[in-house]
Amino acid sequence: FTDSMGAGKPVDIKEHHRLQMQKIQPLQSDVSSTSSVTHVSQYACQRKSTLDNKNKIFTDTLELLAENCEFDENAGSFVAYSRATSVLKSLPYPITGMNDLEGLPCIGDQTRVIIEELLEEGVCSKVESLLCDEKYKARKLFTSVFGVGVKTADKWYGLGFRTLEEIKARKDITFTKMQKAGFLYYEDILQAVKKSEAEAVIQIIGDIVGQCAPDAKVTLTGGFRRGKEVGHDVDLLITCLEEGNEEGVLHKAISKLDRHGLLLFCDVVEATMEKRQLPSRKYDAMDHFQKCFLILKLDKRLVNKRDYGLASGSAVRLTDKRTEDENKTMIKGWKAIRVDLVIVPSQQFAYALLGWSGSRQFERDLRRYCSQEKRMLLDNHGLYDKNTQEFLKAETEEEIFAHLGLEYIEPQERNA
Ligand code: DCT
Ligand code: MG
Repeated sequence: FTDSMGAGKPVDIKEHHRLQMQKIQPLQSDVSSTSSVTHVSQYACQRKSTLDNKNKIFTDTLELLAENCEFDENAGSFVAYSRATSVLKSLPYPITGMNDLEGLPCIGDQTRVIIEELLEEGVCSKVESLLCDEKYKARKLFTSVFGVGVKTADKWYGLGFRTLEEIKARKDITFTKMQKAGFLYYEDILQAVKKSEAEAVIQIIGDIVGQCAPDAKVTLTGGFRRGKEVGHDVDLLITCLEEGNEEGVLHKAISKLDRHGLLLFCDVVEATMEKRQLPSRKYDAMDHFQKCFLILKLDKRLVNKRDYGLASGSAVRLTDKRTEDENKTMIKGWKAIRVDLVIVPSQQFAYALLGWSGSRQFERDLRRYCSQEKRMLLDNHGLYDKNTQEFLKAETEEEIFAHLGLEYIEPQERNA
């Protein structure tokens, strides 16, 4: 429920669990054989995790606990819950008893307690109390505004605020430009971006970028590349066939978007990468590419009409198939969409594509695997082999997996 959970919306996990259990009972007979023979790696980059998650009841709970640990900067528990979540996502069978956990990596004591409670009670008391917890609810609500991180959320919570209305009404709070845009387009951004909307965005950005450099290529990454139907943003890499042609493209493209009236917000971060700098040792580090975080004004007519509950060609009519927010989008004629554009030199493209495709856990484990198992350093720019003290070139993701001695994992199987 982390994806669908609007700010502070309680989830009937008990009912969810009951339905889940009903679904999984018939499978029980072949469960033990599967779990006892399959070796599961401790690294997500050695497991296949599709979107067909057989253990959602457990992973939703553990993800929420991990999120709260991240809010608290409790790195140890965050890692423990995140790794356990990821292992469960990779299983081809649902966990139906504690025996099923035997031999699985990354399932520590705190996770076992949670799973046992879910199996016995259908609810997790920790999550139940979190969902009612004032601080958790405020953090969740405030960080749902684009541009607001945990630090700011905690500051507002400390000042006694509990709703966004209270914060917006205060004249003495100064907001960053990003936060102002976040409040302005709050409802649109809170709605998930649909695949059809992402496709319309690629079309727009592709056209504009093509006018700035003829050999420019736009590539979809992030959750949509992993096959997700919805996401919180659209992540796009821009690269040129000829190295160097990408320079200047971002600013030109942004000017064009602005002139077409498509730009609602834009924050450019200039490249900070020194050539040949060592890959980062941090598993969670951001890269040094020139990039921009923007909010695009997406004309609803450019989006596949079925996604707004309209049969193609029919007159615009409100139907109760659509949500209230979708109806508002129809009436105003456009939707604000969060887009990340990353400018990548062609030599580093494969590494950037691998890094931006995610999932976050997949990326963290890929880097951990490299340093712990291979004495190599991987980041979004390249791969450094400490054994031979050289950078390893790669033109495709397949080549990177081969450098690492890993079986290739398709993007759709990286939903770790
Ligand atoms: N990424 C990462 N480490 C981070 C943040 C991001 O490795 N701390 C990578 C992995 C995913 C990719 O960047 C894009 O990030 P998001 O858009 O946040 O993730 P997503 O998987 O695309 O999720 P969503 O579908 O919600 O957009
Ligand atoms: Mg994304």
